[in-house]
Amino acid sequence: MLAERKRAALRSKFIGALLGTAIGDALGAPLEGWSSARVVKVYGDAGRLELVGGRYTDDTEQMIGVAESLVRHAGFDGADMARTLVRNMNPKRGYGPGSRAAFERLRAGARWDEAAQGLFGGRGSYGNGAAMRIAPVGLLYYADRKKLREVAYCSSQITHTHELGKEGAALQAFAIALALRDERDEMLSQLEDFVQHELYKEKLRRMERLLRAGARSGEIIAELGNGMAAFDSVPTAIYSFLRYEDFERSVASAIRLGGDTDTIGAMTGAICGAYYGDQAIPSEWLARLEDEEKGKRYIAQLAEELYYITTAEQ
Ligand code: R7I
Ligand code: MG
Ligand code: MG
Repeated sequence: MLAERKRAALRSKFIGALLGTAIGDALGAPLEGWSSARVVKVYGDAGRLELVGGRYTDDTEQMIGVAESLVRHAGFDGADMARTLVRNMNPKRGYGPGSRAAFERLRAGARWDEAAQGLFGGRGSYGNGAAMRIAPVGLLYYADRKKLREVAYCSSQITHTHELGKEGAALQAFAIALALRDERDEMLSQLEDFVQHELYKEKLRRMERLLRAGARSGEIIAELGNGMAAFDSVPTAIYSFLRYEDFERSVASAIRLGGDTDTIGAMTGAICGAYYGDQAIPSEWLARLEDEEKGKRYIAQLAEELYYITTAEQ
């Protein structure tokens, strides 16, 4: 009986992480690039944020591609994942310039692990595009941090070859895994132990201080960032999860920080969904999320398939 309850909870966390990505993304989408002051002026500094359009952006579209490919191969296949991301790409969903360039090169025949290498002066992108789509990797490998890191890096390689872009994706994936495992109290120390770059370690240490102080948004933005670089957004999402005790407050406060709102919203939503499960997502938000060809029902289905692969292997 207990085992059954545990399984149901785990399943709900898988669904929560993927739907949480889409919800945070769709909530933040109309405000991407706004300053925090503008968001607060238009939407207020507390209370419910309204989900206006219900359409998700490139963050969720790519997360779906990552999940589809992992499900299809019951694991990582670089060529297939790259093909899937390219096939799914709808430019109207607002892709980052580096990712767009990588997809063009892939379309022209470049290898999946080489297409993005020459971008941004040769070191590749450190944008948050690999981290924002990483939730399925965090779910599938939640019990194996070595494999989780490996697949986080490889899946990033398709568009983001800069080590800070890859590390941001691995950090976000591990935060999702820890949330899934209910390791919230140990999250910061575990992440510090896991992450390999001083820049991220420093941000995690700042996070501890900001959490203790109950920092205001100006300070959070100055210390952690709210931009499109992975190191200016992944820590901010993790912080937003740890700061509050419920899905809605964490995601809404992440978006009120302004900047890369859809992406910080998506990443906060993924961690919160992995911790609280899909039932914690406000039903008004869920009701408004798009449900067309690859909408909310499809996303929930992908999460269930990932859940079955993960549990079948144990
Ligand atoms: O990372 P990416 O896919 O962008 C994701 C963002 C999210 O906010 C989505 O919602 C969507 O709107 O786009 O695309 P990239 O172009 O690889 O990276 C995003 C931005 O980060 C770039 O346009 C640059 O401004 C910056 N950036 C860099 N700047 C200098 N040097 C990324 N890498 C570098 C770099 O190496
Ligand atoms: Mg986006
Ligand atoms: Mg964005």
